Amino acid sequence: MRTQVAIVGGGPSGLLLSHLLHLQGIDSVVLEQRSRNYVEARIRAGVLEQGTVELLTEVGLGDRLRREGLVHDGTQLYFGGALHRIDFHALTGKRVTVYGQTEIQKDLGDARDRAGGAVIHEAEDIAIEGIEGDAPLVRYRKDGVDDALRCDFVAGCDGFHGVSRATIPAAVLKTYERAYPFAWLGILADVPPARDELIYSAHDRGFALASMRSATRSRYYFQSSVGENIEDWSDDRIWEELKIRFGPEVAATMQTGPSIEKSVAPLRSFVAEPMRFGRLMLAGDAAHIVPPTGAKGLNLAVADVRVLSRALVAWFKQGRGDLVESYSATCLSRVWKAERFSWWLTTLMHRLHDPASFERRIQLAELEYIVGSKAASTALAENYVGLPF
Ligand code: RFL
Ligand code: PHB
Repeated sequence: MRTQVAIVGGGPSGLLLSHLLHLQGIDSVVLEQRSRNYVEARIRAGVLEQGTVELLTEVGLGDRLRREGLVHDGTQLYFGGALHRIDFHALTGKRVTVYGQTEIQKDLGDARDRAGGAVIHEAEDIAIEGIEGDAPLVRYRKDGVDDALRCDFVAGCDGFHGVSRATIPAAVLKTYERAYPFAWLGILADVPPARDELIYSAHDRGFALASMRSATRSRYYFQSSVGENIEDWSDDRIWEELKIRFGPEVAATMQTGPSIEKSVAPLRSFVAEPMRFGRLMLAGDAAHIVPPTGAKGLNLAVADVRVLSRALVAWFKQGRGDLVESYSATCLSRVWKAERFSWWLTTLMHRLHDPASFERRIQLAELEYIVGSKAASTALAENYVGLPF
């Protein structure tokens, strides 16, 4: 089989890239190792930057997003026993939209179906060859039969645990990593959210986040230890802990109910450079990971894919290689700013030291400075709503 762009990974990065290329008449095949049901059921991101929403709308993926997405003008910070509002719209003129990654994944899958796009699920043992030449080959196995895809470019959209990043020679690839000494325990439940907006809590017992998926579905997280066993956390125990971390005022309006999903996720910052080697271009979590505190992961993936699709359009339609050449540097300049913000917000909001320590008092002083200073709250808001693409 032959295609112009072989896309490894059918998460949001891979499917969006395939959709954007299709709109420009460029042919691609997506190879995804999991089943469609599995990929569409994975519970992940929830907050979309304004630029992400605008891009999805421009490319015909905005209908359900506009109907069902919850537009938020601001967020709440809880610390020192009080709630403080950060008004994104007043500070930056921008808003964010709460719309689950599961829904984006379904919208993208439907769009690929409508266009007759080639998405091969349960493609096993993917191996990428020849990225230093001009006609790479991607080998894979489907239903026990070996097959291969010849192409002009390979897009590595296979997430942090994928195979494409490792195709870049070790002597070329440079990685930067920070692991955090805590995890997030998350719970999803069909109960109305405690408040209209997200609440980020920097409690003495540790961080907690009240998020949502709709007016009737809530998503909560709290800081837990890395080795935490989810079996040790009954729903009741989780709700008790959350109520403590959001304080009595929020606890009074928090509705609890049986979990639909609960899990523990580690937190990590990671960047791989360069994001292109020869004919292999990395995008999304394959190239970088952020801790979820700033809600940046999916948004960064969308920003990469936008830059990548433009580079490939210039290559195939105008015979220009300059945007392919500059792809890595263009993405990395935005990626590092999002890494900085996510790392900063993570260290600001989580319990890293004893509540009686000097460091904890510095955290609280910084939080007070943020909510009391227009300059400081604007810095938080403009990063949260998304830096320019
Ligand atoms: P994905 O979603 O990991 O998709 C990669 C796909 O590649 C497949 N794959 C392979 N396919 C073929 N061959 C192989 N060898 C393969 N290896 C892997 C995988 O099955 C998968 O389908 O990466 P992508 O597309 O780059 O998308 C990135 C986002 O999923 C990720 O950044 C976000 O979910 C991060 N994230 C958040 N981002 C936000 O912007 N806002 C948020 O509010 C937010 N909250 C979160 C998050 C991530 C979380 N977790 C669980 C990591 C909250 C959490 C808890
Ligand atoms: C989510 O709803 O899953 C979510 C929201 C905001 C974050 C992280 C996760 O910062």
